[in-house]
Amino acid sequence: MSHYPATSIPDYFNLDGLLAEEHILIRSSVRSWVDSFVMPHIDKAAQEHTPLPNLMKELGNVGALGPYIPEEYGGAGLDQISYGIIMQELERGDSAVRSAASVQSSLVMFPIYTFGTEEQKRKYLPKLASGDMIGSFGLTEPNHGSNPAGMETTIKDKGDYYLLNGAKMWITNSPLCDIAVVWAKDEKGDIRGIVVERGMEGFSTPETLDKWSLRASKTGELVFNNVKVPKENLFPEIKGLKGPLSCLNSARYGISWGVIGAAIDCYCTALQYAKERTQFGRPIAGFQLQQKKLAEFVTEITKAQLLSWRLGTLKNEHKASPAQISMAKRNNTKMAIEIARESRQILGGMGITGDFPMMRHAANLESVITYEGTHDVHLLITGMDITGLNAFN
Ligand code: TGC
Ligand code: FAD
Repeated sequence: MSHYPATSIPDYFNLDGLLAEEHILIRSSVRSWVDSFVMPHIDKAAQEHTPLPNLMKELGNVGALGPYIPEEYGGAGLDQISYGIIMQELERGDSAVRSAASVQSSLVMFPIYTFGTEEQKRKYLPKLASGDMIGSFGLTEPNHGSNPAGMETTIKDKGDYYLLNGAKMWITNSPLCDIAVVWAKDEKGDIRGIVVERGMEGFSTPETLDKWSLRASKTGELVFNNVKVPKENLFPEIKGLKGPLSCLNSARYGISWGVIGAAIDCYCTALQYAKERTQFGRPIAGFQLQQKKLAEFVTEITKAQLLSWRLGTLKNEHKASPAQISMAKRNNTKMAIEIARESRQILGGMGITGDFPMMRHAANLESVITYEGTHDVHLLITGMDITGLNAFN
């Protein structure tokens, strides 16, 4: 449960003044869904290492799956600010809930919508939007994480079908997925995207157990052992790393908003606790050291809100560069993980219990600072952008 009133959720620079009425309405409906469906159950789900029951259907019902996909394919045709706000509200509940919506929206629906054939769009998008179908995205491999260009998974043209071999690792929702968007190299060494369906012979999805992070989310592998994939499942035109990386642009943008939600949950919880907890005969919120922490939290949240909002307006105009998206993902995730860690201290011993969300958020954010490009990779992307020199290789 939330430990604070909704009125304490910060909007220090009146960002609401920059939002449309529709954005506020969307926020309000997702916020109340999170308060009733996620908050009361998320600690138990995380402790038990299991997703919230019926999560994808619930996310579909609340309009969180592919919100910017056009209505004719089951989406809501919303703008990028709406998408960001939805991600923020979901991650105030838990990063696993936002991850489920991010992967489905940005890493499965986005590539099918952007690169897929009309048949692929009609076949998959409406069911993905409603949550009747769960998708996963396979880019990372055991030997190739930060450097996906080195991937070893292959597709070979066998005339009537493609033959897929290889393995993907650390894949969100792989154990639950009905379909996977998989990136693999063809005979020419070009990276191609293909949709693999559960039930295809030779395709398995073993779960990665015993995680200490994103425990309310299933993570696993995608293993392809001579899988025969129908030719019509290939994305026909897109070739090269820019295919999967353009999906990451969309997901990283959503994360830049999402992590603000996790930071807000930690800040509001700590603020409320500090006002109520008395030591040395007065509320600990009255001590300068605690005020310094709280003042820094609200400052950093405010800066992150403005960064993501501006990025969203650029995205709406198709003017956001990958490097700008990269900066926002990196900055905001670091901001959130630091607030999660520091805010836990304000709660003293109580902060380590499941009664409060900080440990869960902090542990989740260890994944968020690693996936979709690590903090270091994003520093190097900014470094390359400003110097013109590539420090990766
Ligand atoms: P590089 O030579 O720089 O580029 C290759 C081609 O790609 C283009 N490109 C992009 N296109 C669109 N968006 C971007 N962000 C792009 N970045 C690069 C580039 O223009 C080039 O195009 P072309 O036409 O010349 O071929 O590639 P590189 O091999 O040097 O790698 C660059 C690097 C390191 C930045 C990139 O590989 C990278 O971002 N690595 C990090 C990997 C990563 O983020 N993996 C994420 C996996 S998915 C995931 O984590 C999901 S978590 C899900 C959840 O929320 O639960
Ligand atoms: P590595 O690439 O081995 O990096 C290890 C360390 O080396 C990092 O600190 C990194 O910053 C550093 N490093 C690497 N290269 C450089 C360099 N050039 N210079 C300086 N430092 C460097 N992937 C998917 O495809 N789909 C998913 O759905 C998905 N979901 C995920 C869910 C979770 C919970 C997690 C943890 C990961 C998920 N990933 C997914 C994978 C994720 O994208 C990778 O873990 C991430 O890209 C990093 O790759 P790696 O783990 O192999 O680390």
